[in-house]
Amino acid sequence: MIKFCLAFWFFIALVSSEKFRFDNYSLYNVLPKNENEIKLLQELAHNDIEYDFWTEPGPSAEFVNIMASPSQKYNLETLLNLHGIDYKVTIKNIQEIIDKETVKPYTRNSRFMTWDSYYTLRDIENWMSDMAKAHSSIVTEIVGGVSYERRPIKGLKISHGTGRQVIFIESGIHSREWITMATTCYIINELLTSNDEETKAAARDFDWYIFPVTNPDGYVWTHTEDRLWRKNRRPQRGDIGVDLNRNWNNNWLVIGASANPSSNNFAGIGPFSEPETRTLSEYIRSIDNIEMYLTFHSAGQILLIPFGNTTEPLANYHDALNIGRRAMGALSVRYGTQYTSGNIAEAIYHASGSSMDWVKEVLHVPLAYCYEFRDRGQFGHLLPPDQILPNSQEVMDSLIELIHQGKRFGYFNNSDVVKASMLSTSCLVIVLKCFM
Ligand code: 0X9
Ligand code: ZN
Repeated sequence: MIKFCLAFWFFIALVSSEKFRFDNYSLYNVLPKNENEIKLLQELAHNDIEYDFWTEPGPSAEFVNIMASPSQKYNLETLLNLHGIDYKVTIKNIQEIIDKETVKPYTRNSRFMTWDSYYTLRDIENWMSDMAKAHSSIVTEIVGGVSYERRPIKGLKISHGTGRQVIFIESGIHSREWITMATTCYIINELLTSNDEETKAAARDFDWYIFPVTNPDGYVWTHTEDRLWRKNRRPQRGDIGVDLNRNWNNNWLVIGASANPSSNNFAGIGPFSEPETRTLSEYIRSIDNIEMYLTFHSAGQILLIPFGNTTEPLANYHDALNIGRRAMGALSVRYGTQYTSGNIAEAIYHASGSSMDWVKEVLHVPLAYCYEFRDRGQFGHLLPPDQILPNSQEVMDSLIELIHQGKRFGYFNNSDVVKASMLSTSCLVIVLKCFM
């Protein structure tokens, strides 16, 4: 009897831990030609939570990525054909693409990540730990908050001294957007090991707070159970998960967010209802001197600035957009990748309760940007590993340019650091004179 019970338990464990498969699910790249077609797609997105819209049909959307299950494909295609809406099937069988995605193991103490593979949460954390040990005079391991399943939100602080302005990077809040965690690790690696003079200066001149995985429960879930999971993992009225980029206490649930727990844009039961956003926001609030806040998402190749609830050019809209557009020029140099820029509402769609709007409105951070990384409709959240390196390199290029252009527009003028470096230069001159 005991043997039977054990065998039964083992069978149940095996069945219940089986990964969700996306056999014959397809990705559609829908290309609306006019406002009417966009309206129709918007109705479909809002009335039918069955389809998984990987990108939302915003008023100026040039393309919309929709995933459909085998049983939905016929209905979706019929509807699009009926209204004469153009589309391409960019991934016929999503499971095939998932199967090709490499997740390599990280070798402890090697400090070596390859930029042609994705990594698990544990490996990213181990790698960060090893990097902190190897660069202990400038790197500190930091914890920005805690998840529903009690995982710490781990990150690194890179600092070459006191009194510097802060650049804060929040990444991976949407767990299926794997390219964001990978690129964030690449940026950490560059700031710590690059020989490029501008990158070294960027590392030296700022205090960097970098969190590659701000939704750790969701990220683990994407590796173990459902590759395309977006929200956190807290049970909600018969469903699971809140969209952590709709849960911040700024215009919460006002627009572009859902009150339905089944929706991928579910805003939660109240502002900061979720441990991840509550604890992370407290942490961010505790940091003085944030000059630039970056949040990383995918996909669409868009650089967004606040705000998501209105198209009005609020705060320092014109400066931010000018700086951002120039940075996207720098991004395009290496591989020709084109980004569009604008505030959230004008460039994509109305969406309130996001982290970027909160840091801008509540903490008055001078520069706040949201990147939507590669690509533009072909693979979406399943960006093939051979694009990790190019995506990371071009984003790094743009980051250097953001700093450069920011300075030209009067930002990043950290008088303390300037004074400190002037002081060290004059000390050097005095020492040299003594020896002459
Ligand atoms: O809808 C979102 O939360 C983001 N797009 S995504 O496809 N990655 O889900 C964009 C939100 C706008 N960005 C910020 N306000 N940070
Ligand atoms: Zn996202």
